[in-house]
Amino acid sequence: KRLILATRNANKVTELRAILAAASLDFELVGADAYPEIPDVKETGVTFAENALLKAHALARATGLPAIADDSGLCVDVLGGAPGIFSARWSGRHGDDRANLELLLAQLADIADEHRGAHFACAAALALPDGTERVVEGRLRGTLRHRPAGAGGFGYDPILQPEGETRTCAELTAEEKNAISHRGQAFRELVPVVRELLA
Ligand code: ITT
Ligand code: NA
Repeated sequence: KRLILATRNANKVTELRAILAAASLDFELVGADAYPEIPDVKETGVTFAENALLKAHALARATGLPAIADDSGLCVDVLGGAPGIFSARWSGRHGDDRANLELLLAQLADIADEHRGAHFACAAALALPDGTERVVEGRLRGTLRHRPAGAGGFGYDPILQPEGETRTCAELTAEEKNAISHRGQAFRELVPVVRELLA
């Protein structure tokens, strides 16, 4: 039994493999890189859920296999939820984590600690070749540091300090991050749905 991971983000693939392995899902997880001929879908949705569904449906349709996708990002309170769905290309360079983080820190330079609330959001979608779809969401709430700290994780992890933590997400172990993260929550909730629909 095979399940396509409809993402080209290597950091997501690493986290998803660990999260889904812990759930002992009885599927072989095949990365989208196994299908280089399938073009990337345009993320034209206006929500994480819409974009996650677009990505899952595109791979499911093209491969004839069930597909799961992640759309995620950082939502900053004082920016009205931005970067949000634009998190991967906030600086204008898609996937340039360092440039995206530097730009965001510059935009927040004058914002005091008590106004630096933010959350990571993740929509986890499952699509079947027949068009069946499900989507669930997870969130991780925290505050944004003034300077990056830590070498783990990816994206905005070095600046988000989860509620109740003294460390940033990039200072947590992979296991610690997955246990509380938006992605961990969303995909653990998706697992029983996968089991039910693909039994
Ligand atoms: P795919 O569409 O192929 O999955 P992508 O990197 O373009 O890959 P998204 O559009 O969902 O994916 O963008 C996700 C961005 O949100 C990512 O580049 C990070 O900047 C940020 N992000 C998401 N999850 C994160 C996490 O766990 N820690 C830190 N930053 C995260
Ligand atoms: Na996106």
